[in-house]
Order: sequence, then C-alpha cells, then structure tokens
Amino acid sequence: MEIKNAIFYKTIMKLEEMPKEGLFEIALTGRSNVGKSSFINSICNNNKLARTSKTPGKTITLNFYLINNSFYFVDMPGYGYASREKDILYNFSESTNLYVEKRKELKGFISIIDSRTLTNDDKEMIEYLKHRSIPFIIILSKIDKLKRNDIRKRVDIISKELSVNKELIIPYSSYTKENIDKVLNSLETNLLFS
Ligand SMILES: Nc1nc2c(ncn2[C@@H]2O[C@H](COP(=O)(O)OP(=O)(O)OP(=O)(O)O)[C@@H](O)[C@H]2O)c(=O)[nH]1
Ligand SMILES: [Mg+2]
Repeated sequence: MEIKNAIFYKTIMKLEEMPKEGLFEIALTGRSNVGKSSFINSICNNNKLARTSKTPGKTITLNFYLINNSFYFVDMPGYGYASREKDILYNFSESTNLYVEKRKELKGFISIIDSRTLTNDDKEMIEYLKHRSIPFIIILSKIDKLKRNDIRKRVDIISKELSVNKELIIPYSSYTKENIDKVLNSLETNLLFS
C-alpha cells in the first residue's frame, strides 16, 4: 500500500468524542520515547504531523490521524514511564484503557519496541494482545543505532523471547526509512485486510 494522504483528525480525551463514521483504527503502542509518534510521521512522510520529543511522556492523549481517507492511526501515550512499578495496564490513562477494551473499530496494534532493548513492559503488552486475540505487528525501532549484523540477531532474539513469528517483526528506522516497504505491506496484510 501507499500512504497518499495523512491528516491530523483530532485529540480525544473521552470515549464520547471518538469518530462515529465506523472507519477502522490501528493503534500505536510502545514504551514512552520508543518512537511511536516519529513512526507515524515517518511512514506518512510528514514530520509535522505528530509531536515528538526527546523527553518521554510527550503524547498524553489519544490522537487520531486520518490516513488515505479510509482508516485512522491512533497515537497513544507510551507505557513504562509514568508509574513504572505498576502493572502496565494501570499505566494507561482511563480513557486509553477503555479505548483498548471497548472500541469496536480498533482493528489491531502496531507495537513499537526499541530494537536495542526489550523490557518487561513490552513483554506484558504482547502477552496482553495475544491473550485478547488482538491482531498486531511489531516494529523494532531505531535500527539506525545498530550495526548491520546485529539487526537480524535482534529480530531472532526478540522473536524467541516473545514467541512471535519473525514475519510479524519488522526492523525499522524512522530516520532512514529502511524497510518502509515491508512495514507498509505488513500493515496492509496483517492488520488492515486480515
Ligand atoms: N535514532 C533514532 N531516533 C529516533 C527514531 N525514531 C524516534 N527517535 C527519537 O526518539 C525520541 C522519541 O520519539 P517520539 O516519536 O516522540 O517517541 P514516542 O514513542 O511517541 O514517545 P511518547 O509520546 O513520549 O510516548 C525523539 O528524540 C526521536 O527523535 C529512529 O528511528 N532513530
Ligand atoms: Mg508520542
């Protein structure tokens, strides 16, 4: 697929404010600062679309982006930052929590994991998605920080640790856009038309 058109739709604080047209939604999840907002900007070719920051905790609401006039990306607050000791699910704000639990339009997740470090929060998130049978793909972010040879090794290790098929794990860099074709194909086949 190709992303021809991406616009900021709205920021949502309560479930009542969600779009009512019934379009599919693909949510972005991952640790704070892992590069969720940068990922959206990168694959949509617009660095002004989503706000990014060096400081974790930048995205604090659900932000909807309308893609190709046909589905939404939903940028979510990151986990693992605000209250590290607590269970990952309690790290979500109430509206995020309700969104994941109740939203029928939510078709699946793009789970972003730092290619260099897999955390317990990441593991819990993937367990949660599996447990609820929610479709997901995994993007290993920031591969521009890894040596060539290490990229494939990290995919192997993370695939084993999470018990997730390698086909669902795509190494990516929002800076260099390496593997963007694979990302878009996987989004299409595993999430949008699954
Ligand atoms: N080297 C490198 N840095 C990246 C990449 N993607 C994002 N970053 C940097 O990582 C930092 C966090 O990026 P964000 O996109 O704001 O991360 P986020 O996951 O949306 O963070 P929260 O909204 O706080 O949960 C920023 O300084 C980005 O420039 C990447 O592919 N490579
Ligand atoms: Mg963000």
